Amino acid sequence: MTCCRVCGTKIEAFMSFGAMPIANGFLSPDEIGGEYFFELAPAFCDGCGMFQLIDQPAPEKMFHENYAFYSSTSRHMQTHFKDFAGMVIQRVFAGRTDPFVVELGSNDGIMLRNFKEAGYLHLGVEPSSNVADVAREQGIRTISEFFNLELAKKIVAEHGHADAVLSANVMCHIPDINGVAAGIAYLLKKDGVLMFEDPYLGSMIEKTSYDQIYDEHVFIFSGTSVGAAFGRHGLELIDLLPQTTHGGSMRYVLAPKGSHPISPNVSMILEKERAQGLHQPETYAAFKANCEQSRSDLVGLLRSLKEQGKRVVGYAATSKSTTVTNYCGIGPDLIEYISDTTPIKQGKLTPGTHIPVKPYETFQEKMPDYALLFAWNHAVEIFEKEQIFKAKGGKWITFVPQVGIVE
Ligand code: JHZ
Ligand code: SAH
Ligand code: ZN
Repeated sequence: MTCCRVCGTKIEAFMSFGAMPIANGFLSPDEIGGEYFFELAPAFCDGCGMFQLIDQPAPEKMFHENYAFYSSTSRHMQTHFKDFAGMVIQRVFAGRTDPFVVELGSNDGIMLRNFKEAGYLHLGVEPSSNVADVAREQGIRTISEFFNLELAKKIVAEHGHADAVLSANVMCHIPDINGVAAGIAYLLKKDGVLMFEDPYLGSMIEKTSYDQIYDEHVFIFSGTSVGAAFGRHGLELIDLLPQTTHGGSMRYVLAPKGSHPISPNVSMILEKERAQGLHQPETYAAFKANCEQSRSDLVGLLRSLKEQGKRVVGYAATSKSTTVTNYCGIGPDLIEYISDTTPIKQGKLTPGTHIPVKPYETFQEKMPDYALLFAWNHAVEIFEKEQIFKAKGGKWITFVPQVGIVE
């Protein structure tokens, strides 16, 4: 029997995406045969509303000294985190002396860089030491450890309590959410603020963006489930701020109960979630059917292009693409290569499906007829950058919210 990671209620998978490798487990040809697989199967908890994976590989299998995702690869995300930091400085730091900010999963320093440059006391907690090194080289104070209650106690002993605890695309990665919430409640000052953002369940259901489901994302949050999970540890939602990043995210603002006024956004969004049916099993049955439709549409399109002798490549070897290629059974027979700007991924093969990952220059030199946009969440930035591809007659394929050729 599997139990909800938050409240202990019995949970069961409503579908399975099958055997999956580590989403960022890019491998070299001599590593074929030694890949780790687990069953990627999501469930919804009726007790507390938390959407979660039945099984997740151990954190150390995903986050280590060779972690393949470097946050600063997107220009747009750099601007986004500059704005996020600006909001914290304005909304939380105003009127405080020497405010102290802690960021969980600070990666290469994409957000903390802004606090460092403005001269604020800061600390990054980043277990993947290769990406943490990039931040440290820029003078951003970072420790390479997994955040939990024990580490929170160490941080407080050394640096004192925090005015703000932040994270982006990290909270939904940590399986022991009760340990993390207890750690944050301990770390924060009595009037401190917790702000974090992650891909939003409401957007994933609306767009059938099932590729948000992969090993790292052990949870897909909603306002309802976050309110319940952190409420167990004395923290309450004081604001909910929808974001357009990563295909639809939510920024959750929480604080010790009773310490801050509550924005009307909170009840408004919680009501919207009920109206969308995020608490109902039928919603997940429909999502499953939509995933199956998306898979057959995408495979059908790629096969027909192949039959017409067209050259199709993938654009951006994202974590999300591991779910798409493995669930749909898309290998080098249908996609010649995937181009990606991250050096650590180049020259490797995609996890499970073994499509070669090539440097971005390969895409520029040998432009294909069609490019399957795996980084659909960065479409605005990428379309702007790739005007030559379009001008040469190249076409984009997308699969969110529907499979099709972008006109
Ligand atoms: P991108 C990762 O997801 C993993 P991924 C993680 N679990 C998460 O939640 C989010 O990030 C935050 C390439 N690229 O951002 C670079 C280009 O090649 O959608 C990267 O390899 N050209 C923490 O991996 C990849 O895309 C470009 O122009 O799904 C990043 O993909 C751009 C913009 C990106 O995240
Ligand atoms: N905030 C960045 C990075 C997201 S990548 C952004 O939005 O782009 C997710 C990061 O969380 C990884 O770098 C990973 O090493 C880190 N992480 C995973 N588990 C963690 C934990 N328990 N505590 C702190 N960071 C963690
Ligand atoms: Zn639960």
